[in-house]
Amino acid sequence: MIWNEEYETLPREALEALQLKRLKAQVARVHATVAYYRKKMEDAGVTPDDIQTLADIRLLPFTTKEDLRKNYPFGLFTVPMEKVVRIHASSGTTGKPTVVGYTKRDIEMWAELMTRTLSAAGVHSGDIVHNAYGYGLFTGGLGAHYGAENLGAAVIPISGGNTKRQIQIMQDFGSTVLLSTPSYALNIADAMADQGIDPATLKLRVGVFGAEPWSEAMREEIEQRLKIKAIDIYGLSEVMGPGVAAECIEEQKGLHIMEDHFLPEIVDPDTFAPLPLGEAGELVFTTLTKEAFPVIRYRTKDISRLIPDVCSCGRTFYRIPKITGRTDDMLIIRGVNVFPSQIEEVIMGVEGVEPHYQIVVEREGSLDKIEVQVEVSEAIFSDEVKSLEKLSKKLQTEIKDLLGISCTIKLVEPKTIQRSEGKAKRVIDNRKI
Ligand code: DLL
Repeated sequence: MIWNEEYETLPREALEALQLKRLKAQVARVHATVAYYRKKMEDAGVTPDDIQTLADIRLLPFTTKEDLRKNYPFGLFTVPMEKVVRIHASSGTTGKPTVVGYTKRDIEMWAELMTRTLSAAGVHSGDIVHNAYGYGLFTGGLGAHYGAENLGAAVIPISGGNTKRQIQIMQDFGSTVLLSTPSYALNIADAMADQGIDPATLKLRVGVFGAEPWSEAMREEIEQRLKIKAIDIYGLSEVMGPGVAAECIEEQKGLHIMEDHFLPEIVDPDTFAPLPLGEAGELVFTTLTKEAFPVIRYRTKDISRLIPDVCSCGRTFYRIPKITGRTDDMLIIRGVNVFPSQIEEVIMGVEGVEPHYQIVVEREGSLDKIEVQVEVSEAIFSDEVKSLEKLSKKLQTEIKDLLGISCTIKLVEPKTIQRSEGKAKRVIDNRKI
């Protein structure tokens, strides 16, 4: 069902007029309230008055994770803290996370967009929504929660983990909708198989999955094994959280971008020049209505393209195909964003290891496993086994503390990790997603 017929089916001309009006107001507000943005605009020789058409957005400078990091934690908020009612955060390229804030109206807008998203997936009031996205600083749990409540569905705020209990609750409460990362959905399917539970005996009808890349093959597997329809949703915390773009159950061919709130662009990942409509490149978003934390031309590093044809479901918003690649080296391990540079930072801070390492990612069953191979110094290597074990434990604990993910450590002899002749190959990703 189309939740907001008025906006989701706007003819392109009216949509663009609305976008332009909102863009002008947003740029003027950001310019007036944040010195950092004002300076960037001045350096680029552009003022809010220069924005007369949607294409003029190209005059504005980009925003990146680096800008967020430089202004950690609240430097890019455009409202005083009295107006902020929620704070979320996600991984940055170094130790510091990127922090985002929301006003009351932002939360309402987000709930509306997540409601549209769930509605597009065929979720309705009367549904029992099993929300296994993580609750916490991650935007997945609470973002989806507010949308499901706004839709009038009954939410089970189960969050991630404790799979056995998840299945028990699904059986006992009669969950009809599963919200989780696609890899966790497969994990649940594995656990059901282990316990001899036939998913057909459950009431699950549809799953709304996102927060990490997943292929059509993985969709098929989830659909077959859990006996549900699997719908893709996309989002990122810097822009809002889940609900930036959503697939419709009618077509399942691309995700509709909530274009009345986010203006998408596709740029060349090397030159950052705008690409013609339909060509693949880096996805860039400008928020049009956000109050506490608007972003201007935020470079997502996700590779995509815009599909301009009007979908048979009736929604007029441009679509993006499933996102399968990024322009940087960010890994998503069990739903957690991980930059190799964060692991490097830990390694650099531990005595006895060399700055030569490699990260190997595997998918065993449906679980992502990561192994960090690190060279140790000659002195440590010839030392007793006990000190090697201690070192390995230390690395493991520090990585877990920083990133919240468990990994195995393999300490290797000095000079065994292949030296690069150009860019070091830090990551070997053997997952077949
Ligand atoms: O993952 C928000 C979210 C929560 C989306 C729940 C969907 C469901 P971040 O932690 O900031 O936010 O990570 C954002 O995750 O730039 C993509 O690289 C990746 N990503 C998110 N959704 C998808 C998807 C949340 N459906 C980063 N397909 C993004 C592929 C996705 N990648």
